[in-house]
Amino acid sequence: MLNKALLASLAGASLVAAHGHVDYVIIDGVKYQGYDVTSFPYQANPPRVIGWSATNTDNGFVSPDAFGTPDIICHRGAKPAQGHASVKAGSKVNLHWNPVWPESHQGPVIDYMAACNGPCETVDKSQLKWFKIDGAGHDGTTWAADALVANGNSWLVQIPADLKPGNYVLRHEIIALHGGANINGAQSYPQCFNLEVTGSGSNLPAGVPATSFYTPTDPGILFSLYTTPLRYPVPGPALIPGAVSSIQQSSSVATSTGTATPPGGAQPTPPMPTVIFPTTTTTPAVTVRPTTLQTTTTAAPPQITTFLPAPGGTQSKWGQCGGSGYTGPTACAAGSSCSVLNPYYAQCV
Ligand SMILES: [Cu+2]
Repeated sequence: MLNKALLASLAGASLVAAHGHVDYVIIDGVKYQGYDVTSFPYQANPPRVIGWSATNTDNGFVSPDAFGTPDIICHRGAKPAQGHASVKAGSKVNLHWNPVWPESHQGPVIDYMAACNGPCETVDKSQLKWFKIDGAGHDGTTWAADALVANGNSWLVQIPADLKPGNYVLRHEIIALHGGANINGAQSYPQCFNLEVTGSGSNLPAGVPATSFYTPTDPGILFSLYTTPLRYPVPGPALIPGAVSSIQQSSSVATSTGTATPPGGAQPTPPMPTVIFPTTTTTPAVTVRPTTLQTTTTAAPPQITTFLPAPGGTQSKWGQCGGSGYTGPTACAAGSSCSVLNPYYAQCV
C-alpha cells in the first residue's frame, strides 16, 4: 500500500528527472557544440567538441558529499575536451543549457577559469587552479537560475578583458538549491570548456583547486530557498577584482558555426602513420645497414623510431617511402615494395 510520503517522493522523483547540460556555446557570434553527455558516451567516435566529456549520462549533478572529490572539478568522471575555441579577452561567452532548466532548480550561476599552462586537451585536471570570474546568486528579486531560464535558457559570461593570453578551462556551474535546506541536498552542475584566450593582457589571477570551493555546510550550500528575508551568500572563493558579474542577462545570436580546434593548430591532425613492425624476431627480418637498426631477440616491440634511408636512395624494408609531406627516398630495398597505407604514409613492405 502506498502511503502519502511515498507518493510525495515518487512525485518528487519525476520533478527532478529533468536536469541538464550545456549543449552549445556562442562566442562572438560563432556557435560551438558542447559535449552531449546523453548521447556521446554511447558513440564509437563522438565529434571533437570544446566541452569536456563526463559520465553523468543521466544529466545529473554532483552532490555535496562529493565536493571534495575530482568530480566537482568538471562533473562526474570528466576528461578534457579534445579541442578548443578561440576567444578574445573581454568577449562574452554565451552558454546554452538543454533541456530547459527546471523552474524548481533555483540557485546561483557561477563561472571560473583556470590556466592550463600548455594544451588544455591534455591537462591534468587536478592541477587546475581556478579563479572566479562570475558569481550571481539572488539580487533581492530574482535567482540567477531564473534569469538564465528567462534568457533563452542561457548565461552570458565575460572573459576578463585584461586576462593574459593562453589556454584556459572555463568552468560554468549552476547550483540547484531546491533541496538545499537538507544536508547533501544541494546539486552542483559543473560544465567545462577549453578556450584559447587571445589579447594583450598580462593578468593571471591566482586560483584554488575546485576541490576546495565548497563544503556541504557552507552557508551558500546548506541553504533554504524559503528563507525570509532572502539573503543568499554565493559560495566559493571571492570574485577576482574587476569581475563583471550580473543577474542582468542578455543573449547572443549565432551567425555561424565553428568547430573545435585540435591542440596545436587550426587544421585537423593527420592520422598517425601505422607502422607495422615485426614483433618477434630471432633473426633480422630486414636487411639494413648495420648499426642503425637494433633487432631484438625478445618479444618486446622494437624501439625503432626512425628509419634512416638506406644508401643509394632506397628505403629499407619497413621504412617510409611516401605520403603527404614526405621527402625521403621512394624506392624500396630489394625484396620489398612501396605500399600506400593512407594519404599520409606509405611503407616498404
Ligand atoms: Cu534536478
